Amino acid sequence: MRLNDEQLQVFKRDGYLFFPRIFSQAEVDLLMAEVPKIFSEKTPKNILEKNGHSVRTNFAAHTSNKVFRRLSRHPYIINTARQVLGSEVYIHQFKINAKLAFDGDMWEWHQDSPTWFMEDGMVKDQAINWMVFLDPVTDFNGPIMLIPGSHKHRLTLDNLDDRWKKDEASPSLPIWMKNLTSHLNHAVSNDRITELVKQGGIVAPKGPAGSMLLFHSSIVHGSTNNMSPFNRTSVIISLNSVENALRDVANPRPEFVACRDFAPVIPLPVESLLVAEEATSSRV
Ligand code: 6CS
Ligand code: FE
Repeated sequence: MRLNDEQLQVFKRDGYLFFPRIFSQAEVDLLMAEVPKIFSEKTPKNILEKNGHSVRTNFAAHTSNKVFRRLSRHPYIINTARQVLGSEVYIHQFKINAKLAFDGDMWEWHQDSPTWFMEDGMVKDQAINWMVFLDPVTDFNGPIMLIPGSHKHRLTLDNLDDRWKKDEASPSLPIWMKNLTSHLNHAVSNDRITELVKQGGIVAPKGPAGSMLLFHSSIVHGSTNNMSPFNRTSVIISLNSVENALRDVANPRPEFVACRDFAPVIPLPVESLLVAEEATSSRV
């Protein structure tokens, strides 16, 4: 998988690209087979929904789980990120978003980049996300919604919902967790969303498990809660340019939320998901 010039242009214009049915069902099954044990671990890497028991997001599975590690180094992910960012890349953040049937809560409208600038010390807007659907995404299970073209707006703090200033949304949580719940520190205000949607509309890419969505770290996105009986598990791998390494910040978030190992990722061969790394490493 290589992005052609037209796709690169469309990404520049719209801030996202959608590719239905890229990974095979066998590859999806292999990844999904790992998810129950990852979600059952008692670890701060599992952020829970408000109900206190369903997993909302798991962080950094690629550092502890061999199959997700192989996904994180898949050439479709790494080589395309290199193309878009024009440099070597490293993984800034790796998450499995559960969006469970009935229990999966909303994500308010937000851009990822303000969080990474303000909380993690990222400097430039040189990061992207690859989302891999591990369940089918339909009209019913809370598809991610994006506002095309909104990545061109560097929303200032004035345009952001001001709850982050008051620290009122979720006072009992540790500060690093506050942008991981359904009440974000850096949500975008309704007025700003109205303006952006007037210009760009809203898209909600839907497709079978194995589909891939590339989106810019500044595109405004969000999703409703999942009141359907269908899970909507997905992986979101955030890749940053090695030339855009994080600066030191006063209270850095945990390494599993914002990675500070800026070594370039070397991609594995294309069959790497189905074939264990040890068997392919001689061919890298
Ligand atoms: O806090 C973070 O880094 C994550 N939270 C949000 C709402 N967006 C970016 C990122 O995935
Ligand atoms: Fe996000």
